[in-house]
Order: sequence, then C-alpha cells, then structure tokens
Amino acid sequence: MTAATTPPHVLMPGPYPEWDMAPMAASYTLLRWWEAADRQAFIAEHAQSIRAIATRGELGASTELIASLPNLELVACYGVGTDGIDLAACRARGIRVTNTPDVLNGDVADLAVGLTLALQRRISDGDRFVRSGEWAKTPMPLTTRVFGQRVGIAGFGRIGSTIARRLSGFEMELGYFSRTAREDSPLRHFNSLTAMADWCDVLIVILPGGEATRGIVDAEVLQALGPKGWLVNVSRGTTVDEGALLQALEQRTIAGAALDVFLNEPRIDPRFAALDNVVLHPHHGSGTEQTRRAMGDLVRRNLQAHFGGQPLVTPVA
Ligand code: 8YV
Repeated sequence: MTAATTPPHVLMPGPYPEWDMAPMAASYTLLRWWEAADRQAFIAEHAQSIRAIATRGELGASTELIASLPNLELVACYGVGTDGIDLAACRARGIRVTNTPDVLNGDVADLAVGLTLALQRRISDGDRFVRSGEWAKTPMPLTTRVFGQRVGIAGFGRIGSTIARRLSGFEMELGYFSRTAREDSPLRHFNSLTAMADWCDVLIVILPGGEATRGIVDAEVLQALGPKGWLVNVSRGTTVDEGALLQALEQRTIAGAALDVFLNEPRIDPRFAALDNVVLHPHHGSGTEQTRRAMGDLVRRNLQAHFGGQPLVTPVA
C-alpha cells in the first residue's frame, strides 16, 4: 500500500466495544496504545504518522500526549465530557475536538433517578436483605420517601434538564443551579449552590468537570445540605471535595450519597466501601448497549467527516 492510500493513523488510548473496533479497523490504521508494553516508545515510534486520537471520556488526551504528536488534526472523544482533553492546547494548534453529546442524555438521567431511588429507598440494601435470609428474622428497616421532596439539580444543560423532566413525574419540587437562569424553564433558579443545597432535600450534580467546577460541592455546600440531605453525583468526581464528602458521610452531617463518579477511578478511596449510607456505582451513566452503540457511531461519523473534508457532526465549541 502506498502512502497515499494508507488509511489515516488513529491513536486509541483504550479500546472501544468490538462492534466499534471492527468498522474502525476497516477504515483506519488503529494504533492500540493500551496494548503497548512501552507506552512512551510507542508514541515516539508513531508520533509523525498519527492524525487523530479516538479516546474515551475518562482517558482524555493530555497536554503531553498532544504536544508529542506534531501532525495531530483531530481528537474524537467517546463521551460527552471533554475535561480530560487539553482543549486549550488543541485550540492553540487548530486541532479539532469532537464528543458524543445528546445520545447519552436519557441514560445518564435515568441513572440519576435510579440512584436517587436506590439511595433513599435503600434498594441495594433490600436486595442484600432478601438474599442473606435476614428477612426471615426481622423486617427491613424503614426508608425515606422519594416523591414530594425538593430536588436541586446542579448543572442544567442537556442532561440536567432531562433529569428534571424525568423527576417531574415524581410530584417533586424542582430547582436548578446554573450561572444564568433559563428563560425556557419554570423551575426555581439558584445562582448560589450553597443556597440551593440549603433549600433542597436531594442535590443532584450534573455539572461539567474541569477546573471551573473543581471541588464546587465543598464543605460549605455539604453543611447546607445538612443531616437530612442527600447527594447524588453523576457528573465527575472532581466536582466534589471528596475529603469533605467522606467526612460528612462518616460523621452523618449529610444523610447519604449515591455516587457514579469518584476521584481516581477505578481505584477509589476505600473509605467509601466502609460506609452504610452510600450507593456506589462504577461510572456507568451512559453504560447501556443502545447508548454505547450510538456513541461509537457518532465517533465514527466525526472521524469520517473529518477525513472526508466534511463539517464535523458534533464539534466541541
Ligand atoms: C463514559 C462519560 O463513561 O460521556 C461522558 O462524559 O463520562 C461517559 O459516558 C465514557 O466516556 C465512556 O468510556
């Protein structure tokens, strides 16, 4: 094969499902970085040829990686969150970035609702209670009513507003925290997260990750949430001051938390596993076959558009 007909070289920091790998391998020369014994040597060997990175939300594309690829044109992210990608470095070099918005809104919103129910109705505890035979000895302790509560949604973009639509069926009072009020929403708007935490029973966090939101759910917000307040995080581990959260959970200065995201995934702080007032989930908000297929499809459509000289399908602004 001559250079002119060699499929573009695409670096993959980690694999996609097999149903994506096969069509991608048919169109591109895939460089499977996760399989390399010496990751640095692998990059050095292929640096000149790499024109695109097909990454995943949690793997991102670091400053160092981008700097080491002189001919990089595109970073395509399997995931909506681009906080793991050095967007400023991409902008500075005219490297395009795409993500997979919208196709995962419904799944992440469903999980936020599911985690809220699991947390307050103690659904995972109930399952363990039946399996262990405990039920035959004593009734399960009473739980907390979900419907009729006040829920504050921190972050009111595509997923946050989908969560609100889902929860409107639960006869709840809903509010949201965002920089600016949304004229198209009748829900109560807060421009202070602490004020919303003080108002609500359940605080659901779906803010984008990154420096602007790092540790935004801090000790003060948790204190405002209070001993009868619950935290649900389906955004990024970085949005929460995890030390403050662990302390609040251990000392029961908040009632409990349901967490799909953590710092240092998947090797999370072992203190979480010792708590009985948490529901823990392995960063799986978009983890359904239907949505993951749609995400893979969108990544491939973006790659195809880029290498075909067409406008990108879902460019990151
Ligand atoms: C994924 C995500 O977990 O979309 C995001 O930002 O966090 C995810 O849907 C991940 O990108 C899939 O590998």
